[in-house]
Amino acid sequence: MSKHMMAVILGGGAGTRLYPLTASRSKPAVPIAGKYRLVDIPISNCINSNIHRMFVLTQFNSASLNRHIKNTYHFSAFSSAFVDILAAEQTPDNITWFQGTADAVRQSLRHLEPFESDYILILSGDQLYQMDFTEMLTHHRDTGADISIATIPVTERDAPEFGILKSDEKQHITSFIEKPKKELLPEWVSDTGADMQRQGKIYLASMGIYIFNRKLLFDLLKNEKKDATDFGKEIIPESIDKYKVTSYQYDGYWTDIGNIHSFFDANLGLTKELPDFNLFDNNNAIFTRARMLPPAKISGTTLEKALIAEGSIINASRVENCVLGVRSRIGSGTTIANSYVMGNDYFETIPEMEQAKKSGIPIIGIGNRCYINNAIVDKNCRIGDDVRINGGTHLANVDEPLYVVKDGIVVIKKGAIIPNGFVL
Ligand code: ADQ
Ligand code: ADP
Repeated sequence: MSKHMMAVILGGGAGTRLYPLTASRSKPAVPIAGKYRLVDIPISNCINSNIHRMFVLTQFNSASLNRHIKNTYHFSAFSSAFVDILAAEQTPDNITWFQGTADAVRQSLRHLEPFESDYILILSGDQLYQMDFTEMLTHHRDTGADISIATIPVTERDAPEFGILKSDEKQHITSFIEKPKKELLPEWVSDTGADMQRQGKIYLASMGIYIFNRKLLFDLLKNEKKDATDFGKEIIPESIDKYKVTSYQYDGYWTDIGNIHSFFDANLGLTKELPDFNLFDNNNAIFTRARMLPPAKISGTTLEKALIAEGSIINASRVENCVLGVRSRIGSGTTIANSYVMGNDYFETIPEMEQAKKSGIPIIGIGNRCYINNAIVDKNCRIGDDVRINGGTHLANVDEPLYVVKDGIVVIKKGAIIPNGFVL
C-alpha cells in the first residue's frame, strides 16, 4: 500500500469560513478536540491505512503548522515516509495563489512527480472521520476504476452543500452535480439501502475524497483540463462520461468541520457518552505532538461530560458539555457549559502572574466566578473575574476586536484580554 499510493491533503483555501480561528494560523493548524490539530485527522487516517507519503497543501504557510508537522511526524530513517507542507507559492510561470482544489493539486504536481506511485489519494483537510483507505483502494482496483469517489448518504437538508451523484448497480457513477439547488433534488434520489432510507438519507454525496490513477490525474491537470480550477465543479462532473468513475459508499461517521458551527458541534460531540467519533480506539489512533505535560489537576469541580486535556488546572464549580484543551486554567466559582476552550501554549509562572495582576491584566486562562456558555475560547486568552459570556441565537453575528459571534456561537479571539466584569 505504502508504495502504491501517496496522499495529497487539501489544507484549505482562503479560510474565511473558520475565521477568526484562521486569523493567525492556516486552517490545518486549527486546534481540535483539546490536543490535536485539524491536519492530524487526515494524516492519522493515512498512517492507519499504511499510507506514509503525504503532502499538505495550504494557502499560507503558518509558523504553527510548520512547527506542528516538524515536531510531530517523525518516521524511521530507513523508511520513505514523509509529511511535506506545500504552501501556495509564486513561481516564474505562476504568480497567483491556488485558485481552487484542482489548481492547488496542479501546482503541486512538480513536487509529486519524482515519487513513484500508481494512485494518488486526494483528501480534504476539514473533515472528522476514521476511514480505512486500503478498503477504498481495493474497491478502486476491483471495479477497474480510473477515479473513485468516497460517498455517503445524506438527507435533503444537507444535499445542497455537497456534490450529489447517481451510480448504477456496479457503483459506476452515471451522473454528478455539484451542490444542486433544492428544486433539482427530486431527480437525484438514489437507492441508499433500507437503513439509510429510514433516516431520510436518500441522496448519495461525494465526501470530497478521491483516488485517481496517477497517470490520469497528471494528464487531466496538465493537458486535458489544464484550465480547470476545481475538482467538484469541473474535473469530476466532466470526467464521468469519459472515464470510469466509481462510487465507494462509506457508512461510518463522517462530518465536515469547515465552518464555525460544524466545528463547534464536532468538538462538543466528543463529550457524548458514546461519541460518533472514537478517540479511544486502539486500532485507529489519532496522532499528534507528544507534549510531555503533567496530568490535569482538578479541584472542587462538578464535571459532567467533559474532555479535559493534560496540563490543565481546573478549580471551576461546574464544567458541563465542554472540551478543555491543553494547559487550560479555570478559576474558582466559574461555570462553563457547552464550550470548547482551546487552552494555552504555555504556563504562566507565579512571578508572571503577580506581574500581570499588578499591571491590571488578568492572568492567562479563565478567572473566578465567570459564566461561559456556547463559546469557543481560542488559545492564550486572559479572561478576568466575574465575566459573563452567554452565547446563543439571541446574539447577532458580529466581528469585534476581542470576539466574533457566528450563528450564536461566541468565539473569543486568540490572545484576547477580557477585563473583569465583562458581560455579553
Ligand atoms: P467543498 O468542501 O465545498 O466541496 P472546496 O471548498 O473546494 O469544496 O474544499 C475542498 C477541500 O479543499 C477543503 O478541505 C478546503 O479547505 C480545501 N481547499 C479549497 N480550496 C483550496 C485551495 N485553494 N488550496 C488548498 N486547499 C483548498 C467538496 C466537493 C464536493 C463534496 C464536498 C464534501 O467539491 O463535491 O461533496 O467537498 O465535503
Ligand atoms: P497556535 O497554532 O495555536 O496559534 P502556535 O503553535 O503558533 O499556536 O504557538 C504555540 C507555541 O508557542 C508553543 O510551542 C509555545 O511553546 C510557544 N509560546 C507561545 N507563547 C509563548 C510564551 N509567552 N512563552 C513561552 N512559549 C510560548
